[in-house]
Amino acid sequence: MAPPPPPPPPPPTEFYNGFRSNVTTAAPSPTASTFNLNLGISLNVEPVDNLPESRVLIIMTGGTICMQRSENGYVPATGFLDNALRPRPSFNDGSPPKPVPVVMEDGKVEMMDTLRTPPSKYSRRVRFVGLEFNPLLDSSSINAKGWVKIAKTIERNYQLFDSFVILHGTDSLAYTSSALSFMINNLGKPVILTGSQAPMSELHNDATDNLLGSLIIAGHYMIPEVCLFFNHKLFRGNRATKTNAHDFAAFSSPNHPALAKVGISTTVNWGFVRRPSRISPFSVQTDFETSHVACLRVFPGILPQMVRGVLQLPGLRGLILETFGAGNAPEDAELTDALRDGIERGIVVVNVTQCQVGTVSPLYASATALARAGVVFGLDMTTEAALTKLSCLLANPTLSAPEIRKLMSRSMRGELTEQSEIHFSHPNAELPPALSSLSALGYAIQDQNLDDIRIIIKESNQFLLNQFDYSGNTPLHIAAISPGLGILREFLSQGASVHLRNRDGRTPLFLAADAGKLENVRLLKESGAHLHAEESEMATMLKKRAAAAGEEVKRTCWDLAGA
Ligand code: ASN
Repeated sequence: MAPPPPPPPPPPTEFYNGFRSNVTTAAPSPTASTFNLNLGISLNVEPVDNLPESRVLIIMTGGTICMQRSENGYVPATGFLDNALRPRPSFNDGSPPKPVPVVMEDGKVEMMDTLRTPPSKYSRRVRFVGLEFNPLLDSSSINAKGWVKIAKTIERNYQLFDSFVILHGTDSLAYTSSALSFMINNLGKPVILTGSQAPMSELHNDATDNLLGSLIIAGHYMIPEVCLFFNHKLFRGNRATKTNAHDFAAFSSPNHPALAKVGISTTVNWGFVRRPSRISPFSVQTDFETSHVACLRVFPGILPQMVRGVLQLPGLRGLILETFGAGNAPEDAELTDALRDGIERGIVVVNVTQCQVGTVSPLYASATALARAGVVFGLDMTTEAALTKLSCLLANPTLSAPEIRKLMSRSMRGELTEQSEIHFSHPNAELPPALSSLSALGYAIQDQNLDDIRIIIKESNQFLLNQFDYSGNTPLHIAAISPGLGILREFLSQGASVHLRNRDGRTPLFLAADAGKLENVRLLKESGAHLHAEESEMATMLKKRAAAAGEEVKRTCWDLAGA
């Protein structure tokens, strides 16, 4: 006799709980097989097709992952989805290519065919569509123009997809992931960049694992950060750096732990995942360029005239100085004077270390002398993060040089470890059952007891706000239909996701509009909430119904929600 099937694995925390496909199982489908067991019973065995789906937009910029051999060496090739992914069963379960809307560069909406993965270990499928940039580039040729193009593509399609995967060459991948992390404000969905060391067209490659791992994470976990996925590890995008030109393990994150590791199962380091902490909607900074910044690596015997020469480049407004060890440069008065002169003319000079691991600090007199000349400590930022952060801040016309200097030593997107930052982590897995904390939270929401709510959240060693209770709702779903704005505001400013959908596939915004909670709808919208593509039909119907019934408040709610 066959052994009993193993029990299903527990769902991961902060799992997308409720995206359901439109396919119903009410009536047997024509393809269902009928088994007559000769017991007088007929069993209809349905293909499992009512599993929830996540919708991911893949943005293809080029890089080795899509390259093919040519007489001049590897070159990017178009048609990656059709040629490389469609024939591979792990990216294509053979289901019909249900078209989904995608907003193109000219603002027009096109219905594009999708591919769908087979069910994951967590009984969810990932449906994805690919947009290819023209031309596809080796990432050594991608610059700020390319970063803006990627950011705008995400912006145009933000409301239509659950998450975004960007395929990119590895050479400048860490620059792009850093730049995007600073260009995108109040990100509420995963953006994952990946690439490969060997093209998918080669028999032995890392492209398949890197892309599949990225899709699985993007489709299953609410990690609302710009990340870089490579060789089974998910890194914060602005902490990663390319450290190996040959191995599949091409990237590391020397000063920050990986956010997740993918093996037989996926382990997310939830304690390090950043979430929005302001009630503001998603937005993108698109006036961004690197022409005002430079990067200079200090070396033994560097001439002060070289430093002066760089600082006198026309239009230069920022310089990343890669120093020795904990932030030291040769103790040479002329060199320090050259830096001081530049800084007095308004140039922002940032000190980062040439070492992979560690931070710059006033440990040695040499670093202190640089700081006295006005050089800013970039702490443990990578050069990629420092350069793109500085470019981003310099592009903001409202910021003065002293303000930018201050911000360069502060964490904006988790790119550096502020000296006072302390991380508490719970090394053992024996956590108190999250569900009991969630029910306690549910009762406290019902009682409108903000003090209790704060205590329950603080004392829990898990991030409760993105978890689902026994009824399939997150605390934000419950707060969205509760009276009073205090609790909703508290959850939003503590990073609760506005995009998670409950067991019925509903967002908190949908529930608030349906309940006629006008103020709640307004606050959720301010936090970047929008109706999911799969909710819009129902929302429009409910809006019409409210209008016909003369329910003015409800109709306004649906209007505001975007129905
Ligand atoms: N030169 C390639 C690129 O960055 C390297 C790679 O993707 N592995 O586009």
